[in-house]
Amino acid sequence: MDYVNVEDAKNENGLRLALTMGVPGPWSQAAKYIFEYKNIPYIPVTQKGGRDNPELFAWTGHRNAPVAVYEDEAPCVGWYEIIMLAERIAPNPGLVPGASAARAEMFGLITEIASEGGFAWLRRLSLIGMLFATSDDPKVRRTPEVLAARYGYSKAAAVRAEAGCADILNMLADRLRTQAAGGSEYFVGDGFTAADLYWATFSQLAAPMAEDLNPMPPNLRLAYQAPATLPVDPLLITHRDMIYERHLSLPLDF
Ligand SMILES: N[C@@H](CCC(=O)N[C@@H](CS)C(=O)NCC(=O)O)C(=O)O
Repeated sequence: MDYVNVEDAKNENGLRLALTMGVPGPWSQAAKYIFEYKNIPYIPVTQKGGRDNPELFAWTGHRNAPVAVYEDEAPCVGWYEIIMLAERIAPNPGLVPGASAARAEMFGLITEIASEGGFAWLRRLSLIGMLFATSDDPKVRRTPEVLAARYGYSKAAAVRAEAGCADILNMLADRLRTQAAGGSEYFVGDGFTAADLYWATFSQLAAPMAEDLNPMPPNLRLAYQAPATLPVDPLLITHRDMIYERHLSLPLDF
């Protein structure tokens, strides 16, 4: 990925997309794939994970990623507004179903995967705990300290989060089973939607793909790998492998 720094990116037109550099942050990866899938060109902008990112903050009012800035519009940061921005810039190919019932199902599923209190939000709490456990060096601990303050980590919260993660993973697997019984390989209806894209990218937080497909730093790979106690149904992994193979580019680029 050829990252551009904030100072240069803010003088450009079109879509500028701040992404967490050097790690496969799932919110950033999902945003990147949404624009990629729709062939919407963007300038990747540097966000440094676990840092203050003062330049990004001065430009957009946000210190984390993704942040999508389109022309002179207000920055989009939430997954919902990023999907809707992409749908507006390039309605085809669509990632959001036309029927309201299917739309409600799809956005509900992504909420469980990516919103506050959802699978990745909860998973991140134990991941921050793992990062703390890797070193006593104050310099190394600076990153998890920033993330802990940003995303509400405590030891107790990380322990509580496991049950929530398990519940959501079971719900997602049940959903795929129900869909399969009706003849569909996808989360909603008969075709690829943003729900499939979000699960595929966020599944890295439970079962990171092999090094050749997801060349992430080794200490982070350890933290991303779900503990044996978390129920990662093989169906969920078969689904994500199929989604990457059919609809998304590999290897991961960050
Ligand atoms: N704003 C996003 C969530 C963004 C988020 O959680 N970003 C994380 C993961 S990519 C991040 O930037 N982490 C690194 C950091 O905080 O520096 C949403 O609500 O959909």
